[in-house]
Amino acid sequence: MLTIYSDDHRLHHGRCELIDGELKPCFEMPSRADHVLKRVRDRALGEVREPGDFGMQPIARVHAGDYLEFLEGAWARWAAEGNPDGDLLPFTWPARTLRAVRPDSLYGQVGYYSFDGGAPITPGTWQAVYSSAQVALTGQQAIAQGANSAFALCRPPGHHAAADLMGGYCYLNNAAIAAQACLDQGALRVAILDVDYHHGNGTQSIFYNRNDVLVTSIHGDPSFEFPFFLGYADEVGEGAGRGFNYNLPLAAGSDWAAWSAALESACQRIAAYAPDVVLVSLGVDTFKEDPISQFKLDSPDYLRMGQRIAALGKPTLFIMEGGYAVEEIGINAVNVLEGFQGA
Ligand code: SP5
Ligand code: ZN
Repeated sequence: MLTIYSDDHRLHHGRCELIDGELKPCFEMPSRADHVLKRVRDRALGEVREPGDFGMQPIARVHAGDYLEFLEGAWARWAAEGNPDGDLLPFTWPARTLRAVRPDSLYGQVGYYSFDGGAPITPGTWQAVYSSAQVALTGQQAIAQGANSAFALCRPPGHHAAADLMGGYCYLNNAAIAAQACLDQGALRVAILDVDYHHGNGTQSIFYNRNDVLVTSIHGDPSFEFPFFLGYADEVGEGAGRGFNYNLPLAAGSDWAAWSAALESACQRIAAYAPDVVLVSLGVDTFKEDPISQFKLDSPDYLRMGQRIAALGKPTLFIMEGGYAVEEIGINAVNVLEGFQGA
């Protein structure tokens, strides 16, 4: 299987995220991608290729222009305001009773374009997230050219990012950008299977009123887990999109038995949709040792996950999302890919 990877991910290394009532060192760190890449090489999964550059156009098909302009320019504004030593993090959001009107101030705008305090902006964030999207687009190109599978080793991840919102370590929605590129190049139906531990709120929101992208997600029930405000089973899509969003929230402590039953259900929905291509938002924070998650999958379970996805029999692009048990992230992510290939 072809892997697409860019060293540019290293340019994004946030210092702190707001979590559990504290500013803690970011769980989403460069060594995550290093471990995955090392495992890809150790297991001789296949060629590792640098991304091409498809420019801003395919990114702007998913994200709002004002949001992209903000993201690209935020660090320079922050530095110009005399704050070059820390990361830019929001602290005020337009929640209920407030007006979601974009203010002029940088602090106001970073809150306006965020939904949590988990996505710091650093000097290299824009270049890193731009390259991460290009990694996904290069994987999409390989699939469009006839590959049966590819692995976009994206970092930063993307599935929490909405059209004009960052959060949950995500800035640009790599999976949504790749899905839209598939459609723009002639695919009629794209299915997204989001197996990250957290609900892919950004992906859901981007395609919520559309029937050309089926979004399925297996995740910690939002009644107890981040992102808390989206991801319930009754969110089924709206308008033309009604019936094309499928959420499978699971209880804390869910193991492979519960998780694989949800996977079976998601795969049956995907098969009924008869997509031209399947995009897998591949988070491995479902692992039993993940420091911020509460599922109980074990390393061999990821082989079975890959096997079941392969049984869909569709061209499949894997896009890296979360996973914070850094030592095991490579084993678990590559197990999915090896399970897919060996099936
Ligand atoms: C891409 C991705 O996986 N983003 C996840 C962002 C999660 N951010 C907040 C998680 C809150 C976890 N709280 C429990 C911590 C236990 N100490
Ligand atoms: Zn996650």
